[in-house]
Amino acid sequence: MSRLVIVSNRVADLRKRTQTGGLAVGLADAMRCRGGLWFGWNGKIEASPPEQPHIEQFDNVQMVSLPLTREDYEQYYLGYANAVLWPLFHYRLDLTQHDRAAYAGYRRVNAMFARHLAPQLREDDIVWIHDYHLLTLAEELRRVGCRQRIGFFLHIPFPPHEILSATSEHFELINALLAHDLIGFQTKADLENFNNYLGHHFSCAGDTLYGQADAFPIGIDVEDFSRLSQSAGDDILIDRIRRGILGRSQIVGVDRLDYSKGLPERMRAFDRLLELYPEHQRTVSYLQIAPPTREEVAAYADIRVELERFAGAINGRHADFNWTPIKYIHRNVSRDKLAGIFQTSNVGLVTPLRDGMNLVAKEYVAAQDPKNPGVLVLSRFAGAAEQLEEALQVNPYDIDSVAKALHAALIMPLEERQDRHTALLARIKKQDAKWWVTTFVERLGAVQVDGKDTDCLVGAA
Ligand code: GDG
Repeated sequence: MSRLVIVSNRVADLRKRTQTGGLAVGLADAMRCRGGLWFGWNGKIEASPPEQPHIEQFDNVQMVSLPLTREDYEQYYLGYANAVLWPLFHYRLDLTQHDRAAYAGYRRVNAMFARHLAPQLREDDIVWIHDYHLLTLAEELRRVGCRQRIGFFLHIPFPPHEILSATSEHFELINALLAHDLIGFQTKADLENFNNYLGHHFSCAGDTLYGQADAFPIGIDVEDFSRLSQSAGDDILIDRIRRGILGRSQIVGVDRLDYSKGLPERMRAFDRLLELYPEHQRTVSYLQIAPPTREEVAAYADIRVELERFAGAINGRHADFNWTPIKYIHRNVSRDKLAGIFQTSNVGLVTPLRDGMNLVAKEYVAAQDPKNPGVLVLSRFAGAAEQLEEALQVNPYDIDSVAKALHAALIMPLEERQDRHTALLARIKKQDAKWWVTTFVERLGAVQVDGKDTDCLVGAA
């Protein structure tokens, strides 16, 4: 079996199980189950560029990591990946901060990754690059002579070509992406956007390009998460939550504090629920866990202030001596506690404005007690909506309709909850973390590298 080499912006610490962020959670599961080499940034910032990467072995995984310089961090990570590509790919043209120096930094770090990764590679390795930070890495690897099979997976949405072309570098980026042998997206809708882009900007349509792009919806380790949620039952905190909400219902949301997650809209929908259905006053509370991320990017500081204002205003309006409508926790909670909290909550509220997949939706389903499951209220703009048809799907921009769905979830009869949960559980088990890794890696392994038709890769921006 060929060795699997995973490359992502950041390598996770496999000793801990506290990864926040879907990519780290998904890849840590994948690496644990298959073994191989994991290459990326170690999260450190140092004064000068690294001469050699740092190499460490954890069980069956070799971690090869590098620090970044302050300039690299500011231009590649903050400036381009997170202030241009992230908002752009989430349809937020209003938040993109175009900057040529940041783009130069992005290209420089991708090239630097390639220079340090190439000597680590064996001839028959399978290389799997992840996400929007590393769109141009495969092109750089090819430039320094790597002939291995190289695949790419985009964890975030692929936007329509009209949006993508709002950045001056779109053609260079997508052209570089085509250096891969296989390109994976979360959903069929993303794949369609990609093919449309190629149809508009290249001389032939994507599906005839080389037929090597497809949708591979990322999954979770369902059994592991469900086990976590059961063992959390003994936890004192979970027990307190349980007793605290006895006779009351709890709605839960868990998201990195990111503007793509629709958190202010969610708080407004909860506020509207209390207005439209006063019977939920004093009987329902909403727990939102939103650990900080990317705080050095201005848009993230803004959303934090906005949310605190919202939570305060809504609580001020409705709270009573023994009832706090919104509990807002702005820090990281351990994964086992999260699993227990999901299980004790009657409704999982997952309403991003745009999301590649959204693993929280799947984790919420995995954590439910099949005998008395809670209800998932899911944005139709999360990639997960393509699979999770039995969730109550909502338009997160339409505050009234989200409030109505919350009400429907809170009063849903047991039998309907069980039917929906059984169907959802079957879906997340069918395409779980193992399925995702195996399917992608097998497809990549089967690619006929030499026979690739590159005749029509000639495009015009
Ligand atoms: C990207 C894409 C795609 C969250 N808060 C805490 C915590 N988490 C964990 C969750 C979940 C993960 O982080 C978040 O994953 P998501 O998928 O919901 O979202 P992103 O971070 O935006 O991930 C996304 C994903 O990549 C995978 O491809 O699904 O669309 O945007 O596992 O449980 N974990 C802990 N404490 C927290 O406070 N321990």
